[in-house]
Amino acid sequence: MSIQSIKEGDYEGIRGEIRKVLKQPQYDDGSAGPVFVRLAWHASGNFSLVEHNGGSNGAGMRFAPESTDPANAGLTHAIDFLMPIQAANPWISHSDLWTLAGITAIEAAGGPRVPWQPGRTDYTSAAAAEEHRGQVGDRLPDGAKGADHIREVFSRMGFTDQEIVALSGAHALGRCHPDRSGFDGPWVVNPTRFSNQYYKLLLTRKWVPRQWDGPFQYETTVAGTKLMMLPTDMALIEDEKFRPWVEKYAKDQDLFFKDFSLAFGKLLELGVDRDDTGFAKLVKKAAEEGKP
Ligand code: DDH
Repeated sequence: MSIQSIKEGDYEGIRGEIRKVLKQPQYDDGSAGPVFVRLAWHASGNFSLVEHNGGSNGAGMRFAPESTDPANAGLTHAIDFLMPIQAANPWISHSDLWTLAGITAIEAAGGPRVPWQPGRTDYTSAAAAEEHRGQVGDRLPDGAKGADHIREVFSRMGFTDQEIVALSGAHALGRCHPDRSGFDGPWVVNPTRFSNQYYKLLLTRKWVPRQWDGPFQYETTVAGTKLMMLPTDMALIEDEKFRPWVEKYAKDQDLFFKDFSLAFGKLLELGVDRDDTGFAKLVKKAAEEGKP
């Protein structure tokens, strides 16, 4: 696999380079795709509508405290897989590359094309990240919790119940790692294929608490493969407002793809304030902007 230098501004070319690094035979299920998707989501998911800080702009996860946040454990794998592309193409910001890698991975896994725009700017140092960004820690969801927690976390970003359920379908990809989150296993049988399997399995399988020393999680076995659900995943079928969306997406994969694409595209744009030229300046701490 040889990574090329792509002409500045040729993002389709960069997608081609990202596709080259997706295949990682020695890693997990043979693909870097799922961890790319999680990188794009965690880079964006600490946005706050009220404080107007956080989000993908800046690529703050290259610096502490975001880099050492236990919620981001394991995402260095994704950052490292993308490093050769950044090295050969220093014109692309890390923040653009990480978000583009997430959506390229989804499409390559058979999922929808997600709307995406370049223009994000990187912080140049930990001090710059701190100065512009303020406190954005402890904002990502905790898998051990329930529906109220999920709603609180995602309404902070500006998402509705429907969008929350659509975004959660990303758990068709990848797996939990005991050395990262403490949880263990994939949600679906083929965790490198983007589909609506997650919703189907939630509704049709008998999920039982796993008997083990690790954190509380659910399990079932499908065709000899042990699958898992987090308490937050189960909350989507237990909550009466979330559940109808799980049922809709389980029945209609096209609808899921359409809604997922819009919601994921919106996620990657949170806090990215572009000017007329498409360039996204770095957002100052809310306090400095004279927040009421
Ligand atoms: Fe997730 N997720 N996620 N997730 N997520 C984990 C893995 C992956 C929660 C917890 C976990 C989203 C929402 C939630 C992906 C995408 C998305 C892991 C396992 C935990 C724990 C980490 C590890 O051990 O490596 C919780 C809680 C929520 C919630 O909403 C309440 C969303 C919205 C997305 C998205 O992309 C839109 C992906 C992909 C993975 C698999 C990563 C991998 O390395 O494989």
